[in-house]
Amino acid sequence: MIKKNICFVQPDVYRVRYRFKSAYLPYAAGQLWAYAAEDPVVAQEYALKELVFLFASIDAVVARLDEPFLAAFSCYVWNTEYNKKLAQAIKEKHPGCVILFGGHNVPPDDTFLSEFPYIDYLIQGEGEISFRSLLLELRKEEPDLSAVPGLRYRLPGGGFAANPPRALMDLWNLPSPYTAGVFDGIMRQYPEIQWSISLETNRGCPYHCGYCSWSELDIKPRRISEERVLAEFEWIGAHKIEFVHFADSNFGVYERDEGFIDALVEQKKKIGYPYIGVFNSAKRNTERVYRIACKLWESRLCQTGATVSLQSLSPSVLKAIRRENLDLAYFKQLINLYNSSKIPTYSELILGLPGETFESFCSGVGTLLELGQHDGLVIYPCILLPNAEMASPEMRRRYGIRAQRFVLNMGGTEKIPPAVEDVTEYYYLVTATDAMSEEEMTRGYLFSILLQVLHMFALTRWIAVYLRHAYGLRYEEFYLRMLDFALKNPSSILGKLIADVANFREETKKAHSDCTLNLPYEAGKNVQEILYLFGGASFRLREFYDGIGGLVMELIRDGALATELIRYQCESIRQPCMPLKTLAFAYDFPSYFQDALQNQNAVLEKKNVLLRFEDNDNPPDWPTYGFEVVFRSVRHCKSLYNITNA
Ligand code: B12
Ligand code: SF4
Repeated sequence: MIKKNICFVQPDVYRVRYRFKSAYLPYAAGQLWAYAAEDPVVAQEYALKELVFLFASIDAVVARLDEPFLAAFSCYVWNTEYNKKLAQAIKEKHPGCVILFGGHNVPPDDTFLSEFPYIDYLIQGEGEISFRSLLLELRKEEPDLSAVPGLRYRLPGGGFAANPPRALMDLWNLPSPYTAGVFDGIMRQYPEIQWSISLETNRGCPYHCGYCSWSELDIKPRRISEERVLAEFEWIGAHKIEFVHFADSNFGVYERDEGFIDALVEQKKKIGYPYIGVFNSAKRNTERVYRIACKLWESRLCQTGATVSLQSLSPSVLKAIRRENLDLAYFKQLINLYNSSKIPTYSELILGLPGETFESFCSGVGTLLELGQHDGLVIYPCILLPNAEMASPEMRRRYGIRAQRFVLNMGGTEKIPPAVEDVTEYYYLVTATDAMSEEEMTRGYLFSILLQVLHMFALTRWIAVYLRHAYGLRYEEFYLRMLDFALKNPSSILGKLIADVANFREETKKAHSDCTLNLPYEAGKNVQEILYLFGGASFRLREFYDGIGGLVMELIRDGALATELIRYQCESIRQPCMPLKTLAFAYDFPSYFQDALQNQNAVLEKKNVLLRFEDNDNPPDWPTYGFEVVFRSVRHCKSLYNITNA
């Protein structure tokens, strides 16, 4: 029997990772096919002929398709424009080919059907049951589309139909695309690729954060059998998979999760794979989550440390986005606990949430630092995701949410082959709300970039901590002054870098912006703003401190101390070809900062100290520095020398 050919498209970029270049296996596509193909009729009548997992020339993909019966597209924020172009080209060349769109980035209405005539069907939300059911209908002479749960399609007389959504499926016995061999073909075809994979042990999220499109699709968490998860671990070992991204929203929430980590740690010890894992840990920070974080850190399975999530510190914002945070006293205890176990932590905040004012945002950031989070803070601009509650007309009206389209930065990644097509991917960022004007949002964005770099990457961390403890200057006030200084002094290094970042933001609002931020080494092309600012400053360290020296001298009344503090701050930042240096200072800075960071009453003692600045992993050149120090500092600061008494 001649089978009907299916082409599944879920493209992504090549990513630069710790020690390799990698690409994700198209998990959603593989999962949908593995489930569909469990049905004997589907297996008998259809063949998965083509799996597009990297951005590739549209002409080349169309040319290699062999009588496609159906082309299915998995849409995420990073590939939807490409998918549209490819779908249109397939329809032109093969008008009979059925075009199906699904995935997170398909809006929850008819828009894609009304705007893009080449799309035949939409399946929104969890796809397995609907996809299988559609294949079973389409094989019939007269398919009954109304029998396919959750399908949207065109009606013969015009207009659109939307079938009622299906019930959430039981996932316990969901077949694994990995162990079912769905990816064997492409893995054989591309032996040079180091693979990254997504892996689920459960699906869904009990929370309902307004900005997230994840929980909107399926709320009730459902577990997948231990048998499947453990078999996938074995598969990872056997196929030497370097990087595993756990797609669970709350890893550690189930008792069995700790057992999974034990098994994975054991496997890594024995065969070295996976090399790295990424986890979204459970929001309730229980002892289990702490134990899991310790195991991940000690085994070096997860090098980013533990997440202690917040998103906003304003109670009214949290209410608007239906998010419940940890109690702040408990947050502080947790940070201290992780610090005492020498496990780095990082927290995330979002700029642009409903009800957040410029003042509440900045003071939230300051409070986080007061509570002891000095090492890892990632501030995201708020993305308006098509299926998130925040994108609903009702919520947009209620909070006056305004958004603009920005070019999506594929930071630190490559399209293969480079720039094959003129396709730009976009996302919508919140640019104003009733609580924060557009001007304030831009200022908040610059403030967050500057703070992440100067404090978290430690370029001015010691200066800020000193000013906080000796003069009571709150962290956010110091960094707001730094921002004003940078904006008023565009010829200083900081001023120039901030101006470039501000210009970049404006440029990426344009329909086809080819504006990139470049660092002067290969790996750093098209970097994120924080890496650009940190790289730019740390590559010209002395000039950077000369530039901000005047402001610091204005704030610290004792000129000699200020000079010494700036020198200490500058010497603390790792530099290439400098594995060891011994320097004398007139103040005991290390003891002072150790106390100050633990929020103890710190007193800066004036005494001569001889200090050893040591870097056991010292980069031999700037390109290595760019990768090992600049890139790898994103979630966990790697910029400081280890400083001890000589
Ligand atoms: C792993 C992951 C990544 C990986 C990339 C993964 C990859 N290339 O495959 C990395 C870390 C690179 C990443 C990055 C980002 N991500 Co991400 N990521 C995820 C994560 C955790 C898992 C994805 C996954 O495999 N899920 C498991 C599969 C089975 O589920 P699924 O994707 O939902 O697919 C089901 C349905 O959607 C549907 N379906 C999917 N495709 C299709 C196709 C058809 C035809 C049909 C019928 C059905 C269908 O059926 C599937 C099975 O039920 C999700 C959250 C999540 N748990 O889904 C976020 C998620 C996909 N990411 C998201 C975002 C926003 C980002 C970033 C923009 C974040 C940021 N602020 O930088 C960046 C983008 C960076 C860039 N420039 O490229 C959003 C996407 C929203 C959107 N509209 O696309 C998600 C949903 C998280 C969220 N908070 O809302 N991410
Ligand atoms: S942000 Fe995290 S906790 Fe909130 S709904 Fe999304 S997945 Fe769940």
